[in-house]
Amino acid sequence: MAEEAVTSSLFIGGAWTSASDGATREIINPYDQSVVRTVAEGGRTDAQAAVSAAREAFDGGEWPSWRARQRSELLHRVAEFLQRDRAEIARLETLDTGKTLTESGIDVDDVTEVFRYYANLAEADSGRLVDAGDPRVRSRVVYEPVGVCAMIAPWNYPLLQVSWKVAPALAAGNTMVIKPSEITPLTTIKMVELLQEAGAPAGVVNLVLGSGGTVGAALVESPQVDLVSFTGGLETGRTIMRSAADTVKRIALELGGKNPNIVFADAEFEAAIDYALTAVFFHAGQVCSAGTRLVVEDSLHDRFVDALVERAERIRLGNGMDEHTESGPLVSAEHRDKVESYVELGLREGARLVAGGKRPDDPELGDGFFYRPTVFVDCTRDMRIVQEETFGPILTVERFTEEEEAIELGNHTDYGLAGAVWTRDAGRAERVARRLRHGTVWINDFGPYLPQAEWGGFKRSGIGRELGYDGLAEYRQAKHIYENTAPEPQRWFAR
Ligand code: TXE
Repeated sequence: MAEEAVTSSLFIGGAWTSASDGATREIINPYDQSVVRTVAEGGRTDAQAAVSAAREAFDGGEWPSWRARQRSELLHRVAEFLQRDRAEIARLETLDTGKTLTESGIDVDDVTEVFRYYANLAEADSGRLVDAGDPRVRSRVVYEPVGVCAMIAPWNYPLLQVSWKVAPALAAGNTMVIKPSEITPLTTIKMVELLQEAGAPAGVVNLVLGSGGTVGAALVESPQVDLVSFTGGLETGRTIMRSAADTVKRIALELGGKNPNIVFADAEFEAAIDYALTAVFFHAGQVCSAGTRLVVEDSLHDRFVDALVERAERIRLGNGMDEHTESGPLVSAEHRDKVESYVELGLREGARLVAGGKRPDDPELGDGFFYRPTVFVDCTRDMRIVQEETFGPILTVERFTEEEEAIELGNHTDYGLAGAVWTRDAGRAERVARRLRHGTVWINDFGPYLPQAEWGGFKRSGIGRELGYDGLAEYRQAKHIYENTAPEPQRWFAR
């Protein structure tokens, strides 16, 4: 694709604008390092302008008086437009992230469902009556929006992650400033265009592109922002949590995981192999819930690993735009460096490499940030390669003999986002699922999520939930209205 300059790519107070200092950034295609677009690179001043616009739209204007029905209709319109422009959006996501066009299309469909789900929930449960035990009292709890929300999103699922925040926040009546990852802003720009077309009033949705250290930090620090919802790395999450303390903001954090995929010897072999492969190598492992930690019963280990390695080596890497490609590149040169350093670390720690561990030899892939699907065996629970999120196509394999040991290994991590158990023994599946300390547990499956079911982390995988009812609750606050319908003097002091 030829370079396309779209420097008016900040959206503030209902108008598209360039950065106040004129700065721009080139968006790079990770497949061949070509420049896909040049966009505006916002800074602190732009972030502040966007926050002021969101504040104004929350505190006055037409948005606060919109009925829930109108907000619901807005979200339904966005869902419709997402499907109308599905092909264009999928193409942008692939050019920006390197993922295959099929994956990008699935993302658009998933996002559409999330918009529909929250469109339907917008009118639900607006409050409740409370019995005060006194017939003269009318007591009720109503749910109100939190206020101005800062939505800070990562690069692995740019459109999807931002939608999990934007749809419930709008359903609840908030205003917002969105900051996508600086390296993958294209589908977020498109989504904001769709929100504008769908009729979101000026100032309700604002978009500032730019780096985390400037725009992101300015949003978190701003006393005018009431809530920060962040998806990204653990270290950034810590920084945001500390900084948000100064203004006692609400925070919601989704910080990734190190997700165990536990396979018992009685598992359905073909399905377990197939899913184990997808769990870790889908989107080159750049998935917060990737099954990067295979925990397999000793008696099955060798057969399972052999089959897995054989299939991992056949994964076709290539251009996400090519329908024969099974996996695209990593998102950036910097990220590939990180993945490579983890492979070196694994070798130093004594793990045994049985697949991958290098860049592909194919000269056609030479300009892309590719890395071969990699498998390490002889891994032990305390290795850093087993404990830290590599966010790349690296699988570590550990063995167990007893059910108790499998559970222990599955829980031996600071993270707690997701995990899976494979067995034909229903009782065992349930026991293990109940004891795994992760926000999502799959039984004989790996990866699916539903708009209706809460998603989020135990332990250091984060705070709060996205999707489901709780995903809406993050963006609402309860207010108790206590009405005395027959007030009389109490004479507390005049006795
Ligand atoms: O994420 P960052 P990075 C993990 C993964 C990856 C690591 C680092 O292990 O290797 O995180 O990735 C913005 N104040 N995940 O560096 O920096 C930033 O601009 C406010 C897990 O790309 O956390 C971007 O918009 N905002 C993951 C967003 O935070 C700041 C998805 C995420 O970037 C900021 C991606 C600051 N001080 C990476 N610094 C998941 N949970 O799915 C950065 N940002």
